[in-house]
Amino acid sequence: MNNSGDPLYFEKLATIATRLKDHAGMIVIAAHVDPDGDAIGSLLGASRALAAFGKTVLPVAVPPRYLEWMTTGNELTPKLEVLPEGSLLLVVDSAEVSRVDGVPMNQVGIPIINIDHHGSNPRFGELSLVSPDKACVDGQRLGCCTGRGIHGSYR
Ligand SMILES: [Mn+2]
Repeated sequence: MNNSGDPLYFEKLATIATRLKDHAGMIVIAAHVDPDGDAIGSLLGASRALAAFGKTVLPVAVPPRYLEWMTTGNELTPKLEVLPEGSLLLVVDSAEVSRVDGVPMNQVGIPIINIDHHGSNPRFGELSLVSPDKACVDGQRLGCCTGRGIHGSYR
């Protein structure tokens, strides 16, 4: 368990933002099982921000009834058995690989980016950013960094 903030937070955020910005294929976004407010909020924040900056996104989640107001229409996909070829998987708010909901976590050739705020997170994925000092995962900030192509200068 490491509950301290990451001293390289902004550097890692910029690296992840660049990785997402440069990814030509679909970005699938998933969160943890039994999603709560920070899971759905992080997922939607990342998804909407990335979409606003021209990325093709596929957010996967089934919100509980009390959070249905956060989403609209068919914005969310309930489950994916197979990730689209060429896609990248962005996981938010999931402290363990086994806690990720609705997507395969072992599909060959799919890079995984892991953004979370649980200190126990084993920092899985090609890139990970774990910020136990934050109350939620900062999807909106990530999207802003991605869209603006900013390298560490955005706070
Ligand atoms: Mn959560």
